[in-house]
Amino acid sequence: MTDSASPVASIEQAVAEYRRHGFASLGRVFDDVALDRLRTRADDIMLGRVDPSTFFFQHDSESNRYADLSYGQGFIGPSPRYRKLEKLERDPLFLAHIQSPLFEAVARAVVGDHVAIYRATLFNKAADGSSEIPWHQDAGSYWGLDRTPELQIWTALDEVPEQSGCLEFIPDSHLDGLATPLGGAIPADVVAKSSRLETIVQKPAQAGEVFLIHNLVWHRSGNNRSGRSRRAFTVCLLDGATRCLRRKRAPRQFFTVFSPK
Ligand SMILES: O=C(O)CCC(=O)C(=O)O
Repeated sequence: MTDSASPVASIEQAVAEYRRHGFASLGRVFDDVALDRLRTRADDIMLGRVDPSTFFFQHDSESNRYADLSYGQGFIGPSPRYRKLEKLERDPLFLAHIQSPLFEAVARAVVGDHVAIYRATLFNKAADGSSEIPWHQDAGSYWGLDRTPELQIWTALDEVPEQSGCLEFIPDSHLDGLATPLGGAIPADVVAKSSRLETIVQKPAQAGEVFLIHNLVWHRSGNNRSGRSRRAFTVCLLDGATRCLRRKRAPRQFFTVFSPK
């Protein structure tokens, strides 16, 4: 089923819809001036015009298949085909985007008084092809947290029509909890057995449109077949009291983005 952008009237309505169905649109929030700044910065980072040591990089696979992705390589030289950039909270422009008054109001309403960042990520699907992202949940023991994160705020930096690999959701699936204790990608046999598959919705987005996404809602996105760049920026927010359970290396400290008032 396809459902075109349908802006909601208020933060309260969007938050209620996100709680009920696992995702909600806040409508087109950012204009082209704001988006151009972020798009240019994203390109500057991928093309090595900004010190790459600041950020985390993952390049897309040659085959445009998720199964063929390489891990742990980081920056491998200037390229418009990085599929993922992380640690963007270290960039002043992306941090200012995260700290916009609208995001603060949503974060305080959903997360609470003290809000930290788990990750601030660009998902890029290059114009000349990109990999898909399989059905997944953004939580579970793989995330190494002492509680389940619940809020991601996703911004379309480009037009995101269906053929560019728009977001797809299984409404209400967050209410079922974790599909596996590990979290992350949902195994194909678990997906195949789901009784909710007939309710999948595709959510094309306008450039500047913002979605609230529950970490537990099943979501995915397809390959980019639009011939145009498809970039989206998403921030995962945490209760500031969240602790990292990782033991192999020093536990992560999460950057506070909104302090208690
Ligand atoms: O933008 C996308 O294609 C995927 C976003 C996503 O899966 C996520 O934020 O977890």
